[in-house]
Amino acid sequence: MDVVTFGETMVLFTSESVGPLRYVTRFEKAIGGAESNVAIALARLGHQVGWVGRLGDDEFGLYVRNYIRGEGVDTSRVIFDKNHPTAVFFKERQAGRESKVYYYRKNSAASFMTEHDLDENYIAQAKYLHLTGITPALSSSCRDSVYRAIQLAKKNRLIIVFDPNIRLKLWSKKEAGTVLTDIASQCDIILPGLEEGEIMTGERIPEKISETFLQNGAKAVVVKLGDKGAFCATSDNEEYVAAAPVKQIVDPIGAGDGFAAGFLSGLIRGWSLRQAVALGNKVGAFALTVAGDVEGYPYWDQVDPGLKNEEVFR
Ligand code: KDG
Repeated sequence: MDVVTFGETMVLFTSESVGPLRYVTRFEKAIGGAESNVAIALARLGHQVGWVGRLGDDEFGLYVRNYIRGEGVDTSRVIFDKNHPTAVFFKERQAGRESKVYYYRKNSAASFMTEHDLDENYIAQAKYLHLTGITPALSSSCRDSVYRAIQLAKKNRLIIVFDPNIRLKLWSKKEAGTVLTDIASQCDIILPGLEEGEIMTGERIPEKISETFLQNGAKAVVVKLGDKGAFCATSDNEEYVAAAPVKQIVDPIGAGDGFAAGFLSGLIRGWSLRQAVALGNKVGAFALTVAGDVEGYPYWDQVDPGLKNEEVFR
């Protein structure tokens, strides 16, 4: 297996019309969860990937599992919890602005995930462990499971890629900053956005943010800069990588996960950091073109042909 990831995936209801949810009468049903987004995008790019999670033993749990499995992700370690439900969340569409998100996830099955839900033999098969900062925000047992995953990954020599994915609806900036900085100090590659970098390091510019993470033990850092692309740094090199062009942005949610998947895909292919970042930018750009999280992620044959013409991939 190339990558293993774990976290909470919810049923996502997106309003069909624009405006406050109280007036909305119709919703489209899909799924959303940062880690399963990454897993699905990786599977489309041709990789072997496993997603581990705890779902309610209910209709929505089956829907989520079947959706992820249907995308070619291994879901054999998913746990169905008889006592707690699958979470749901709603996207409220706003004219000319980013959608608003409403979670219904307190006491969800995933928040009862424990370190015992992680099977060492399963994790040991993979080359990369992908983690996000959403999981440790869900509950203390989820936080413990993140630390356990890191321990198992280190023991079995996986490379740990950490996307802070700070969700301020789940915790305060202060708590997120403290916990995620500690987690980041145990991971190999960190993928913050600019604001996340600031929350975690107190620095405002990509060069300084990266420097702080590198001093704290990371081997590589990629600061995502939206339409300005990304800045990547290791202890002996740093550079900006331009964004991929997008004709029309429909919804940015899911783009960061697309970035993580494209970036991981580049690493799995043995590409340079710069090329992996450029692929991340490209896959992230695909996600911007649709309203849902995962619907826009490309298959490898949609990405591959254009690459030959781009200097960074030659
Ligand atoms: O990155 C997109 C995610 O934010 C979305 O799918 C939902 O996982 C989610 C979360 O916790 O916000």
